[in-house]
Amino acid sequence: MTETTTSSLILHHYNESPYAEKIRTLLGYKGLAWQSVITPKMMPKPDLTALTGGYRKVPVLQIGADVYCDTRLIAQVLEQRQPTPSAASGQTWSEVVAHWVDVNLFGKAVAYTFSQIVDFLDDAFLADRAAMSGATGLSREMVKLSGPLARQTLATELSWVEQGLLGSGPFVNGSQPGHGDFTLYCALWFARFGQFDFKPYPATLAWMKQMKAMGHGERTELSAEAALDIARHATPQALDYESVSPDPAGVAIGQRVSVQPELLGKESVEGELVGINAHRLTLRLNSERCGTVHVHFPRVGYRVRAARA
Ligand SMILES: N[C@@H](CCC(=O)N[C@@H](CS)C(=O)NCC(=O)O)C(=O)O
Repeated sequence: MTETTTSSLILHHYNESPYAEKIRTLLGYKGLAWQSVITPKMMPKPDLTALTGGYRKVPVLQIGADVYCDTRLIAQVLEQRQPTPSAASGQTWSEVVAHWVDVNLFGKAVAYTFSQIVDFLDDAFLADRAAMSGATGLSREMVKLSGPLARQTLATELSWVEQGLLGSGPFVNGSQPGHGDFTLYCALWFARFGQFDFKPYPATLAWMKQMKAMGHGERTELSAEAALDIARHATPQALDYESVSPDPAGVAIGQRVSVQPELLGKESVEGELVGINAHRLTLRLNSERCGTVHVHFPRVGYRVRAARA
């Protein structure tokens, strides 16, 4: 068994989460060992939110007292930690593909798969997802009704992916996988979970097979309690990026700010801003359970503003 230290990679996630599958596959590609902390699939998530200051989504990567939210940032951290094999070389359109998946394709894949499996989901889970998307309610009938349009849109979008892979292949970037591949893969992995028919897309199927073969790296289970103990006994690392302060968003280092995801799960996190530039930002948080931690976010997809007094 791998020993857990303050430099261990700890992934807070659950097995059915597509975005967690993105990072598990990246960990597999890079051949990394990691500790797995299983979170609940819906709120409340008392251990995860104690660590993040309120951010509820998964996956979250913890390294000692540093907590990285969002797979965009987690992918960058893993790239720095283990540059070979690289998932960043020759990025070309990779970031554009990743962003398109985040704001569009992922939602279609979720709508489609949920429409197929909704009868197996319990009421509490449906109510949680309704609240997360800002809806007052989400009936099984409504979920089923959104299936056909999601399927049609996916079919069109899959034909773009198929043509793209045939043109650039075998990966989005060309010869090596990049951020776009891992992000695209996780959305299609979830569509597959809903039995979406991939037969008309042979290049996409072959690419998915290669992505799956990357595996998940060396995974060991860890309790949430043990992970929080590690945070409490560790000290956040010195920031490895330069800040631009004040930021055009009107916030400055040292200020108390709130950070809120733009899409789904809009629980915000408040803390002292200790780092910010065009790509990322860092909050310092203090709590009894976790001590002092640095919680890091990418800028894309997150709104930062002064915390209300
Ligand atoms: N932009 C985020 C998206 C993460 C996300 O939406 N995760 C889903 C699971 S795949 C989630 O947390 N859903 C709500 C929940 O599990 O409570 C990222 O890249 O990490």
